Amino acid sequence: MHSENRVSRILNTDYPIIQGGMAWASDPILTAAVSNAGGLGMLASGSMNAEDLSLEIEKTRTLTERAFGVNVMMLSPHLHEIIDLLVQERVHLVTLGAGNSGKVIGKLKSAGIVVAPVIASVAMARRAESVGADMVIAEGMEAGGHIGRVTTMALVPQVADAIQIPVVAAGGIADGRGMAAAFCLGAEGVQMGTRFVCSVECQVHENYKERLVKASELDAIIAGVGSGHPIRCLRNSLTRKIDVMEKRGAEFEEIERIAVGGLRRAVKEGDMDNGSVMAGQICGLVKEIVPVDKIIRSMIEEFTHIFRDHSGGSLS
Ligand code: TUI
Repeated sequence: MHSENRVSRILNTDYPIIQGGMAWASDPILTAAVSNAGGLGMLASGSMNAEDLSLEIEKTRTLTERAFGVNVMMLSPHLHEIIDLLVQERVHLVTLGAGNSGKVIGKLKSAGIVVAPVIASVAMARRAESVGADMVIAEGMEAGGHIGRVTTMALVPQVADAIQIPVVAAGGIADGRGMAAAFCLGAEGVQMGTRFVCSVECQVHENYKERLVKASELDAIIAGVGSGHPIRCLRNSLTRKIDVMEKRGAEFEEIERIAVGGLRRAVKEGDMDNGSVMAGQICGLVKEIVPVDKIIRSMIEEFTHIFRDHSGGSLS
């Protein structure tokens, strides 16, 4: 695998599969399970402070000897202390989302950390490459949470043509078919969030997992479009409330407050009505809660089978 797949080589994993770092939903148990199963597990700093993140990193290290990463949201109120902590801890991979990551990449790179900005357009991908990113995660608007405007299907090949560093596809991928499709478009790896939320090891409230398993592709709507920070989540009372706020012209900060507070309510308290149940459009494909190693094994099996039948593509 390491000889030909650049993403597996850079990440030091068996497979080029990254677990999306999801605020509140990614934790040491899920992260370690993904890394132990041959993928790359990710903690998410979300709006955490450095002290709390440091405890999560420490705990993850007791659960796996393999590489793992941390997602950093550029909107974090603790951005600079988090970056300093990551430099000190030298985690293997840092993914950077929800904003312009240019100003923190240099610091992470000089500590020898692999840096992968999450990008939603060709221009952002070019910028990431020019400031020294090791790879980009091209996230289509099928993804859950904060999203851009372009679909994975359209974004990945355009990004792959525009840059030389590897492209990891995200948004709308939950099985080996999705992974194979992403590779056909020029990706060399995939990142998945929704699929890993519905794993045995993910520590979100059981209501969250059950709601996701029952959801259809039409339930994962976009809330807060007018705020400039659209969020994909399952339709409920909260999304209707956000619609009303938008119609009266509420500011982004006001909507963000109820969306971010709502994510904690959904994940921790299991409030499926007033919580923000972030999920990607692929939720309709996710029909059962299974262990992480089964998710990864069946995905690789399906991917390999597809490429054997189509006589092309290699993971190793
Ligand atoms: O960040 C995500 N997904 C997220 S963050 C999040 S927490 C949150 N909750 C409420 C409000 C805001 C955040 C939940 N889900 N994905 C990565 C991603 N990044 N998607 C899109 C982008 C992005 C968007 C704009 C990256 C860069 C950007 O602007 C770059 C620039 O140059 O300004």
